[in-house]
Amino acid sequence: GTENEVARSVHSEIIGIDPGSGLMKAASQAMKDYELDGWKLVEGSGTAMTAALNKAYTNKQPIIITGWTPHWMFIKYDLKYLDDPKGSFGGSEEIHTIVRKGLKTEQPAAYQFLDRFSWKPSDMEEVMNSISDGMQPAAAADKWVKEHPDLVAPWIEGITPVSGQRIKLAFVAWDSEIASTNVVRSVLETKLGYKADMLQVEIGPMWAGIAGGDADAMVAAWLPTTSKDYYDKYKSQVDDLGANLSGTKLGLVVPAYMDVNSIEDLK
Ligand code: PBE
Repeated sequence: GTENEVARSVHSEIIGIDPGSGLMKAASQAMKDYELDGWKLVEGSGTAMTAALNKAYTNKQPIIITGWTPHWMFIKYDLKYLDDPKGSFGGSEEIHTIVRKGLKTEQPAAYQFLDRFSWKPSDMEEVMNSISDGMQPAAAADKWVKEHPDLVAPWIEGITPVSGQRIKLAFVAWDSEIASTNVVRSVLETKLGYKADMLQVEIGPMWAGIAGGDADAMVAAWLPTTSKDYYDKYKSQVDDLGANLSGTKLGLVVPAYMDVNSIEDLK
């Protein structure tokens, strides 16, 4: 048959992110579910993906990316999710806080705060926006913490600060997790007396690090679907402190100026 017009316009490429991410697994599944034979899912990173998006958008060129919410890209650019009638990307999810076994008794102050840490997608987007506008992640997080004492107060109320104890936060360099991990770091350092180290790793080592006790905590477990493989593998070796945010979304994303609305239209 004749090649799909949208496929031709983007050279049959979907611009993905890091290969271990749940989003890439979901995108591969979508390509099977919608029989997108001849399409290629391009591996890279969150940073390479947003760079490609920025370049295409600036030139009003077509592009299809793997995207997620919360993300600053939906504020900076006029974008749309392609409809996913087969549900390949799953539904709305929660992001969970996961800590190493033993943290509760060894670092009770940090543990109590991490157990209480919870915010809204709009809060996370505020931090992500400052960073995408050029602020350093640490400065953007410190600013958010300073500007929202009402939201921060219940996270730390009644917790006695420590004096310079070290704590290690693991994270993957996804823009959403750069924002959340920096906010947690900021609260631990500016409110609770910790010296927090941020350990940037790939998704597999992030989970293995918490399970093995090499890292103390992470706030990047998208459940029940996106991080399922890692959760199933490690859940008995970690402490799941529950949701720190709810109302996420994953999918294929295009600029609003593109004349395509559903993943079904890519076949
Ligand atoms: N993400 C952002 C991650 C989780 C956080 C959607 C890119 C993923 O595993 O796909």
